[in-house]
Amino acid sequence: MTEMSVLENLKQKALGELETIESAEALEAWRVTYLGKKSELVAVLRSLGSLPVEERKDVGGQANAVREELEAALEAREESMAEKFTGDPLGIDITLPGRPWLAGRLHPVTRIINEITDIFSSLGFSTVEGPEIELDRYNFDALNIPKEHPARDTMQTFWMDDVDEKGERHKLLRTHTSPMQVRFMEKYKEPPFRIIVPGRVYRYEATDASHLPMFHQVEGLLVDKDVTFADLKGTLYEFARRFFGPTRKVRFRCDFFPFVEPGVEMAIECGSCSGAGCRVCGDTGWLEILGAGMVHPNVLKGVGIDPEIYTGFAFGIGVERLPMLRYGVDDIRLFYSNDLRFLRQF
Ligand code: FA5
Repeated sequence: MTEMSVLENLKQKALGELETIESAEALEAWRVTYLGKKSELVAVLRSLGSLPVEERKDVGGQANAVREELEAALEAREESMAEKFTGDPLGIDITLPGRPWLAGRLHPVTRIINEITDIFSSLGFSTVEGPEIELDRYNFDALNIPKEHPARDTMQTFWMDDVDEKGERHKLLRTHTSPMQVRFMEKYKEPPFRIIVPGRVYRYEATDASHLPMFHQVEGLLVDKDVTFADLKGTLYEFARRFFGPTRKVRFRCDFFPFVEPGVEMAIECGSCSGAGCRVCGDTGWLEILGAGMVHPNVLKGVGIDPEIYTGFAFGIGVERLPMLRYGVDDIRLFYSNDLRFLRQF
């Protein structure tokens, strides 16, 4: 048999078989047999090289024509089968259930930060951000924490390797968001200021159920004429009321931070034990969520603001502690363990 009649027979056989096919599996088997890599048609195309030149052109042309015809017939059969099963010429079965939409979601800590910024923005605070790699000048010195000050020890620091000509290191991962108080006042000079600063902070400390080496803070700063401690308390009470609801107990106690005077810490009744004492609150029934106070005159003077004319308050909220209190989460590390079963609850 000549190559031409082999091709013709092949075509007739393939088209005849195609007419009888009723299932997707049989259609695929047909495609493999007649158009697949090991099909007779491909064998003919591969053998073209061994044919005399004048025959090669005719056989090649005929083989390609057969291939195109079979491919078109396959497509037509696929369409007619789809139409038969669904009654729709496009093959779409509109009665099938939809595919679930796999939407991502925000991390609980991001959602809490958004919530905090919303509350403060409704109280007139603007949101600004600052660098995570800071200079010791902003993180410590300008905040009234000179070198050798014992307060530096309470914030164990991750230092960057860069050194100056004296071999001293100045770059660090900020240990709190307070350096942005100084950066902001230095830049904008003229009060009134009313800002909050959310962001990551880092401390070289041991991890436990309520401590992490990387966590988030939201700094707050308000500077104006006639700002008093009552304004600070009123603002933070309002924040706690909106965030935790009106019945949760709030406690203020004196605390020391070199950049405020007087300084306080605010604690909220523990959400895990409702004040009875547990491992989250270290058996005290309270969880400290923020440090705050009236901006120290030295900090204002350092940025060229006259403390005789202007006063202000500042606070630094520990963000991760808030969802712990609200939802009764008993281990802060859960927020960063990437366990979707935990994260999907929020
Ligand atoms: C400060 O960082 C001060 N900058 C806060 C401040 C700002 C005081 C403005 C006065 C004026 P402190 O080290 O206490 O303070 O941290 C503030 C809050 O961060 C704490 O109340 C706590 O909620 C949270 N926090 C502190 N250390 C950790 C840690 N290792 N892991 C998780 N949260 C922490």
